[in-house]
Formats: sequence, C-alpha cells, structure tokens
Amino acid sequence: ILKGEAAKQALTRKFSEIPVPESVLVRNEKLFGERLSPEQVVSRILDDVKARGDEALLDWTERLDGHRPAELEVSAAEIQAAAVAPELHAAIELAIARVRAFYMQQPAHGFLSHDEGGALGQLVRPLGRVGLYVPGGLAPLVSTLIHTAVPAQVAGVPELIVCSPAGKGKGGQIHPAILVAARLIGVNRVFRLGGAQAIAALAYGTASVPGVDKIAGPGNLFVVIAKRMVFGQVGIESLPGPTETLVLADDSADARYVAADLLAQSEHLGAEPVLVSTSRELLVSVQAELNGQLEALPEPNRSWAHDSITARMKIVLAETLEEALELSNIYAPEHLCLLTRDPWALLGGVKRAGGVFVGESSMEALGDYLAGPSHVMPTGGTARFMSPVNVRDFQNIISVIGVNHATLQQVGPAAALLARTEGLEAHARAIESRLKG
Ligand code: HSO
Ligand code: ZN
Repeated sequence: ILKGEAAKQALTRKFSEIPVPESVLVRNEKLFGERLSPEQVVSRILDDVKARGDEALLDWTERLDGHRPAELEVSAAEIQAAAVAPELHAAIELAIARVRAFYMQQPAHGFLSHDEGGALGQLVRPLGRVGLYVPGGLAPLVSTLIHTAVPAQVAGVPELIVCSPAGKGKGGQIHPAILVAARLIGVNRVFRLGGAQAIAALAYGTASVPGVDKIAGPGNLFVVIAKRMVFGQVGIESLPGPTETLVLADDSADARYVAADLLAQSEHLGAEPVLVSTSRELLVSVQAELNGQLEALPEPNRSWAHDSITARMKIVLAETLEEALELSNIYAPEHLCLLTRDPWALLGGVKRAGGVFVGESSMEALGDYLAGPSHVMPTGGTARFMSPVNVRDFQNIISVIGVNHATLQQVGPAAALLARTEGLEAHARAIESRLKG
C-alpha cells in the first residue's frame, strides 16, 4: 500500500519509452532472426507497404497474422449478409443510437463575426476520408467501431474506411458483429487488415486500400508506433495504448463493486488498475474481493486479468479526498471512477482524465459500450494534453479573414511596421499598396 510521497512517485508517469515486453523481442527474433525493436519492425513494414502496396500487405499479413486473405476487402455482399442474434443486433443498434445522440450535442459549429471592421471567423468542415482501426486480435472490439465511426459520422465525414485484423484462428473472417455494426452505421468499406500494415495502407494508400486523411482508433504496440510514425503524412486522433482505470473510493464504497470495476479493465491486455482510497479497511476488503472474483473468472480472461493485477496494479492510501484527487490529477488516468459518498462533489476537482465515471451505477464497463461518450480515451498520461475521441477530431477549421477597407486604413500601418521589423519589405509594401496616401 503506497502513501504520500511514495504514492506521488508511483503515479507520476515516466515518459521515457513505451515499455517493450520481452515476449515481443523474442517473437521478433523468431520472425526476423534479430532482436529488432518494435520501431524497427514497424519501419520495415511501412517502407515495404509504401514500395510494394497490396503485395506487401498480403505478405505481412501472412507472416504476422498467419493467414493470407484471398481478398483484402470485405465485399459489399458479405457486409450485407452478415448476421447476429436478434438481441445482439438490438444491442448494437442501441449503442449506435446512444453514442450518436451524445455527439449530436457536441457544439461543433463555426462562427463569422461581422462588425464595422468586416468579418472574421472560423469555418468548420468535415474531413473527407477517415480510416478507423478496429482491434480484433484477442477480442473483436465491435464497440470500438461504434465509438469511432459514429462521432466521425456526426462530424459529417462522408467516407469511412475500416481496417480490422481477421486472424487464422477466426478462419480469416472478421467477426459478424463488426460487419453488422459497419452496415448499421453506414461505413463505406471494410478491409481484413491489422497491425502496422493496416496503418501503412491507410496512410499511403495502395491499389486496394484508399489512402485517408486521418486515422483513428486504438491498437497494440505496433499499431500505436505506426500511427506515431505516419503522423504528418496523415492526421491521427491520439495514441491510445493499453488501458488504465483509477478507482477513487472512500469508506462508503462497496468493495464488491470496486473490485469488479478494477477486474473488468484488468482483462484488457497490458491494463493498469489503480485503486486510491481514503479508507484502509476498504483497501483490505477490496484485495480480498479481487482475489475471490479473479478466481471465479473463466479462462483465458483470468490469466489476462491476473497478469495486469500482479504486474501493474497500484494501491494507494490517501489522507483525504483532496489528496486522492490530486494524485489522480498527477496520474491523469484514462478512466477515473468515483465511488464515494458524494461523487458529484468531486467533479470540480477533476483536472486531468480521459473520462470520469460518477457513482456506482455509472461503471466504466457501461461506458465501454453504450453510455454515450466514446470509449477511445487518452491513455499513458496523455490526458494531460489529449482528449477522448470526439466530433472535433473529424473536422478541420478554416480561418476566415475578411477585413474591410476602413479597418485596413486603421490597422495597416502597424502591420507594415511589424513587417519591416521582421525585415520583410515585400510584406510591408503589399500592405501599403492599399493604404490611402
Ligand atoms: N476499456 C477499453 C475499451 C473497451 N472495453 C472496448 C471493452 N470493449 C479501453 O478504454
Ligand atoms: Zn474495457
């Protein structure tokens, strides 16, 4: 149990490098005969896709995912034919409707302010073509498709391109729930492509895969590194990596719920569960609960959760709720769950987090599916400067400069002076050419 300065240290992120698990290096050695870093592997993939297009996509998919798809694109007929049980169909529809209703409320309009000086403003325009990465390695994240595609659609993006891995174990198929969601949302095209090669295809474009303006969505280490490397060629919305959840609880919290919420996110690969409480008794009872609930979990989920808990879980005892909040703000969690007597009273003190989940009926797992806001939130402490996926990620702003003649006469001389100070004579003359003598 961490306290005071030690807790602060433990929750302060070290932005050195993304930690590379030994297993990744071992796998790279097996595949490449050298212990290549993930960055080196990703660079090779990006360069190869740039040079050889579709052939490179097929080769890397075969080499890394263990199967060579007959067709990279899922045909319109397949998307049309995809089916799931009626209850699941209804759940997907409900999630889409709730996420859409949420983003319809996000103010996303421009402005044009006219006055005697003319008009200045911002035009807001949707991006043209957006690529969405939907993880499918361990879990086919149909919710992630909904939580990226719907805000993009609300933003007005006319063309949505989805890439999702279809591994050997799944018969080279994308999970039908993902295809049903794609159909219900109105996604334009879906490709059987994962990993860095998917990001490369979306960034550079190939004969089969259209290049996009921006890529959004979470992924594994290779996907995140690839997104970082192609930034500039295309836009990226953020670098969502392994998930973290900080539960902030006082003595009123129910240990069963606290444990359940920590366990839920622990089953994501590489997850970091954090518990901060003002009650020592609660910390003790949550640990007992966690052990019990972990044992009751089926495999492979138990192993996934066990790994996150044993390798990364942090348990902190805070003196006061203020200290607990301060620690949370230092950590800047992707998810902050408030399980306290009066959770709404803490909201004003929340400064850095991807999302804040208020009270025991509003658990993070609900937010993962259909509370409304996108579950793609900044991880790894990037909540210090990034926001969850939202409508603005899929729009750009164009500044409008419409100064009129009268204003030019007033402010032009100052602008010309600034230009000469910068040594830019032609700028000054361009301004003065329209000034009255
Ligand atoms: N909690 C994950 C998202 C997710 N959970 C998708 C279930 N499905 C990262 O925030
Ligand atoms: Zn989750």
